[in-house]
Amino acid sequence: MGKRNRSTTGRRGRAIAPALTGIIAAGALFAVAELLSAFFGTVSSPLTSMGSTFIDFTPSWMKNFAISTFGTNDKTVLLLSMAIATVILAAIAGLAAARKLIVGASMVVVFAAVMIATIITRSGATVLDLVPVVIGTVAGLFVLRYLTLAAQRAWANQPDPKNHEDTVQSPNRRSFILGAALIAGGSLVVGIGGNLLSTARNTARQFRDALKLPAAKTKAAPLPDGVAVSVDGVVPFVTPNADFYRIDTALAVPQLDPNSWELRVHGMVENEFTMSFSELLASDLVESHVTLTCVSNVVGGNLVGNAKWLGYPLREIMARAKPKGGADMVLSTSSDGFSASTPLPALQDDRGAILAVGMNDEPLPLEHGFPVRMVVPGLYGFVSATKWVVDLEVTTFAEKAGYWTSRGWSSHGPIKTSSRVEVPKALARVPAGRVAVGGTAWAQTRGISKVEVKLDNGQWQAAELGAEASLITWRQWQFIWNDAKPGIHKVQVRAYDGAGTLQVEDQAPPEPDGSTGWHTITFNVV
Ligand SMILES: Nc1nc2c(c(=O)[nH]1)N[C@H]1C(S)=C(S)[C@@H](COP(=O)(O)O)O[C@H]1N2
Ligand SMILES: [Mo]
Repeated sequence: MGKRNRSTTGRRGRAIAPALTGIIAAGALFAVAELLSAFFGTVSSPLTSMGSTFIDFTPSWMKNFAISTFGTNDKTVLLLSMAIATVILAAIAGLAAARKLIVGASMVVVFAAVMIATIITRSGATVLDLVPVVIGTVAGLFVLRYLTLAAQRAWANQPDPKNHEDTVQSPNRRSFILGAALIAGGSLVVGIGGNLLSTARNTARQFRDALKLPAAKTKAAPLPDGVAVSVDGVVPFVTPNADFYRIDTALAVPQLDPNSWELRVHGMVENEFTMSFSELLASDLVESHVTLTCVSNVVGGNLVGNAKWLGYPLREIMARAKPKGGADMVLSTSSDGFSASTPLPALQDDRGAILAVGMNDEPLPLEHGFPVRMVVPGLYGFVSATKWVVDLEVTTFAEKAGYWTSRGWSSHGPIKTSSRVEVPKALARVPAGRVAVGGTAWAQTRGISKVEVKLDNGQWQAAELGAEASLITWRQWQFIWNDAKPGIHKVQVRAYDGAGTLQVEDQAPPEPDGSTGWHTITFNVV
């Protein structure tokens, strides 16, 4: 019994050890690279750069699927899939190395070359950013060689099951297992340590914590009484920063140093210039409430938020640059290579487009664009709200296209009139009698003039509107249903914009220029 067990372990070990060797070698590679990348910045992390490159090349149907299926967890899912793919490739490399070391090692080198390509092609990358992956690869190769040879010693001359000699192999097997465990454990410690170190060395966070923003020259108009309706559970009129939706292609949040931040303004202009952060802060800043919306928001979705932004009018930036005749677009680009095409007039008219530095009385949170982002009322984020913005190029729609436009989305992105039911929640059970219904509607730059609700198959009835803060913020609504009878009920909502135009009824998906359709929910009166 004992003898038979040992020989099956022997055979199993012989098969598993090489795969394990490959996986541990990959672990060592990434651990060392992650540790070193704490000193070289986020693009130098092979995991981050590979993931980011993957995101940039993901076909948009897959990206839509990921956002609609996993929501804002899409990045976690991406990292997890990458980890699984890496484990499989590493196991194959380990098995190859067991047959012929040079073949397995070559696979690791090819993999490293791919990582090098993804790092060096990231925006802002330099040759120095390759140091972590190169040293990590050397470490990985070393581990691969060491464990492969150890495994070969341990499982050399696989003993005949009938032979009693297999005990002779045990010391070698033990030393393989010990070596593998030590290296795996060490890699784990190094990897986690590297991660902690990156967090500790996150200078952007330190700069943000130390930053005191100047007061606005022009304060935000005070919010009128009654912007919030009285129905419990309607989302707050001003979205706290921590609850503000986040959408971007950045796998690792860019870490910009405001002291070296510069905005370059160029292209079809008479006056090219650059602006520093201190110059920006010394300018006359304005403050206003603006509701941002993501084009990926589905009917009834929550990729929309309202904040009080502090910033410098883009109108002033454009006036200083003096666009030349023929220009009709401004391509804004972030430090990590995202870009948005904003119609030039939207940055020149008085809708209130700004280069924002503050959000709800704080410097921009890192994930919302620290130190500077764009906020343009009335346009979806993908064509206007560039975070970590560093470059404004005045150009034409004929000449250039933004990140999402070259991936199948539209070039212009005016926000469509939308409304949603927030209370009751879909499928909620509510007591019979008085049922409070409420929600939010938005049509930035046009405003909301009327909201109507329809209960079951009844007539459309006017909802009560919260006070209007401005045309560029959302507007709350409520409707009190006084005699709700037990049973399953349906409520539908639709809004009219400031010009009296009714929200589009036909259901359309977000791609290419924003969803349409009237939001309906079902709930249970008991
Ligand atoms: N640098 C950068 N800026 C970006 C994006 C991005 O991917 N990268 N996404 C845009 C999109 S699609 C939206 S909807 C808004 C979201 O801004 P928020 O994350 O602050 O809510 O940011 C915009 N700015
Ligand atoms: Mo978006």
